[in-house]
Amino acid sequence: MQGAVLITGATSGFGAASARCLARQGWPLILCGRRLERLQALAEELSELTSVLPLQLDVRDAIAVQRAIDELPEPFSGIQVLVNNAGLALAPGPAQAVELSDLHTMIDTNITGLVNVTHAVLPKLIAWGSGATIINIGSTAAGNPYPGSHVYGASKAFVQQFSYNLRCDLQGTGVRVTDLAPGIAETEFSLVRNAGDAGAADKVYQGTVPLTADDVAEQVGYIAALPAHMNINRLEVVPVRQAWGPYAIHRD
Ligand code: NDP
Ligand code: 8X3
Repeated sequence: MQGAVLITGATSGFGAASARCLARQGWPLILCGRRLERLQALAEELSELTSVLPLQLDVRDAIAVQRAIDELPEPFSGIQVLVNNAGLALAPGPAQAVELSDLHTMIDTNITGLVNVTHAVLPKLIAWGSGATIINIGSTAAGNPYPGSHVYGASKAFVQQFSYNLRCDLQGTGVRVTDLAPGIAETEFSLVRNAGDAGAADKVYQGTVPLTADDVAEQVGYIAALPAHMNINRLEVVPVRQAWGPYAIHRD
């Protein structure tokens, strides 16, 4: 029997693509995000494949998150898989030039929001036991510094280490944890990062072949369906056209 999958950030990008992929695998889905109309449209689209619960939720609101998890109706109350995907980058300029409020928003969403949801769902995953999975969407930015990544990359380093540390605490429960770390992927991510400037967002993907949301969703579907005795600690996936750069040298 398959339990429910809860996906945060299902209104767009990786989250919406993961919902489509997991619906094809037959998982009951709880789709979370702030934009309710998008959640409802996706729920309607997937309703022929599986049962879907659209759940309007801001992951930064710990009380609302706990209440929503406590009040889940059947057949969604038994959660087997948590996909912690909601997240964002803001303020692509240097740290010394950007608004403090943007830095706080990234911390509140990518770190505090992910912890809020994880803490609320953990008892259900532990009750499920063997075959339960947490898939945390990290990033290549966790370990590869670059200008303008400041709090964003640091928040994904948190996601990576939190994922590893959770594995230690969950030893013996059967609950698996994976840090799924994509590289550059074309979604609404860059539009958000560039404050709605479509020209700047498009430039990020110009002349290259980034990952698609579906590429990442396929990895989510693969991890969720792994045999119960297997744990992928970290899965870093990048397009062929993306590799590491050299140290930057400042010269006079
Ligand atoms: P999108 O902008 O397309 O999707 C982001 C999702 O996060 C949206 O569904 C949005 O929903 C949700 N979200 C943002 N803030 C909140 C909040 N406070 N509460 C609930 N949901 C929220 O970007 P991606 O699909 O690309 O990003 C998904 C994840 O992947 C993020 O964690 C991102 O950091 C990570 N990532 C992205 C990469 C890329 O190149 N695209 C590469 C590596 C990692 P709504 O606004 O409706 O609430
Ligand atoms: C998003 C990928 O390269 O913009 O996590 O940091 S990148």
